[in-house]
Amino acid sequence: MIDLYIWKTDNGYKARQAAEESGLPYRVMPVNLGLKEQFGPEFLKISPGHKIPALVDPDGPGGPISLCESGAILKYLAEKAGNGLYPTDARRRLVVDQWLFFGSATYTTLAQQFGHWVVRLPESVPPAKAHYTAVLRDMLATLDRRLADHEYVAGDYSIADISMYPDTHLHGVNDVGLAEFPNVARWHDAIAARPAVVRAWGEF
Ligand SMILES: N[C@@H](CCC(=O)N[C@@H](CS)C(=O)NCC(=O)O)C(=O)O
Repeated sequence: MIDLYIWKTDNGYKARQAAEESGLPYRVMPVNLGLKEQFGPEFLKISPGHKIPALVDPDGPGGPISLCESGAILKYLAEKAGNGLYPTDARRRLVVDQWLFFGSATYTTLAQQFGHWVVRLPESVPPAKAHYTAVLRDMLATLDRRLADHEYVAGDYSIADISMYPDTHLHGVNDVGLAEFPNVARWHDAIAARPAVVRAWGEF
């Protein structure tokens, strides 16, 4: 049984979506960020940077394994499940890597800044608001261009899509709107309808 340490945030939903898609037995281990549970000494052994998501798998390759970083977790779950969401073909895998890294390193990192400065901060800081709104819109335009001639970002549905769905759902749909990004809207709605995704966004 895999223990999945998450909370109700973009990166938490990425990991839970990958776990649900994997079909592997797992259980949610909630880490309440509002209560600062991520700083607990036991959790810091798994995730030294006090970040969710993390996982512990007693049945890892060569023995028990713990992992943090959503990209590593998405790869691990898809490879272990062998469900095709991280392809084995070298060329297809490189394309997934490209968009997975974009998703983890650029898309979510900057979308989190949008969340901080535009959505959650009680004070208004107009230059930061304008900057991160422009950044988010630029990233949505990037995604829209890619999805104009690809059904999913790397061709077939993959962990790269999983890495970009939560922020598109949380900030693209809810805060900016997807009217100007029709390919993103089509892609978002197809992913939202997947049974694994519906389960992943359920309560815990
Ligand atoms: N690069 C990391 C980022 C993870 C991350 O930002 N986690 C946030 C929640 S979405 C967190 O745990 N924040 C709590 C903290 O920093 O104390 C990943 O992709 O997993």
